[in-house]
Amino acid sequence: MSRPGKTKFQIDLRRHLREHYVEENLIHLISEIAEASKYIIHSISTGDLGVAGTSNLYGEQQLALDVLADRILRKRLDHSRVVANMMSEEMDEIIPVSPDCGGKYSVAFDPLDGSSLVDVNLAVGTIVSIFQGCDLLQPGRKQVAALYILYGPRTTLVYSVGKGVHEFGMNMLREYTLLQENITIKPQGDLYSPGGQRNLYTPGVEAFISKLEQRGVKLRYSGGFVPDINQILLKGEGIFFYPHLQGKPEGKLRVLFELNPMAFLIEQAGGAASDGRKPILDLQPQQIHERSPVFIGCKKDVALAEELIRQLESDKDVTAKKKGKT
Ligand code: AFP
Repeated sequence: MSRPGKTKFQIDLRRHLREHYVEENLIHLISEIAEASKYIIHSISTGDLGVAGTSNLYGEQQLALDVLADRILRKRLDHSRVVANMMSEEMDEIIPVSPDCGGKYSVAFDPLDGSSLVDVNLAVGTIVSIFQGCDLLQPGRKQVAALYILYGPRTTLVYSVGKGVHEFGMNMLREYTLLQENITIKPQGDLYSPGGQRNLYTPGVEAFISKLEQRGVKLRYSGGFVPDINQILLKGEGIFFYPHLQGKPEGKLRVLFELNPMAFLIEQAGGAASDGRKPILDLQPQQIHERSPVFIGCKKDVALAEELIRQLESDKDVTAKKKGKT
């Protein structure tokens, strides 16, 4: 896009959204989320690293930062006047904000993904998935926008409204200005991020990782979904997987809060995201805290994982495992 007299660093988030003819309420919503991130950054750098004394629906101990980041985002969304329903990974139920769905959006978010990494000073992030109207239990392909904010050595925001993937950096004035737009990833890459315990990998996944290692692919795994996905996007290559494991057929990552938004972004960048058999974005979630195995990144590498799982693990087995029948 030509912008006479402007360098890209002078293009702020709101202007970029306007240039892409994004609907005004959605511009306001994404801008409010970006604004909330400034307070989350502050809480990370100054907040208490301790536990909050509460646990979430998964029975995971909530860190004070989880609860704080969740509260910051919920308050912003609550007062935005453009949200119908919202759902946080840290909460048990969907939070209704407005009964009137017209012209409004529903938001699923992970306020501080990887929060357990903060006390070892590794990068963490906020992940957001946005649907039009009231319904959050839709296939991810229905999302109208997805974004994440990465709190690393630099604070960056990556978003898509279905018109490419674009990266912004927070400048000295704490504004997000354009760093790069229309990010794409190659069909095959030289990086892999293998999640989960390898001794619990199933035959198809074991064969997949062996193929990658025979190809000399480099291992890059931080333990944070946001920095690991950000690396694939910005290096333009790689595959992240947190697969179904023996005894854990659903894997670990949550469909609504982590997988749908990241799958939307990666597909927009020309990559793919699968549960090992079909696209993540085609999953019809049955409940808000649903988990799924995930293989996400370069298209050819995702296809290779699917092929090996198909060959070595019959659909019956995988389905049975997912339904916990084995
Ligand atoms: P937390 O948010 O509980 O720290 O988990 C982070 C995460 O969901 C995701 O960000 C990582 O990719 C994944 O867990 C790492 O899981 P392992 O620690 O089992 O590798």
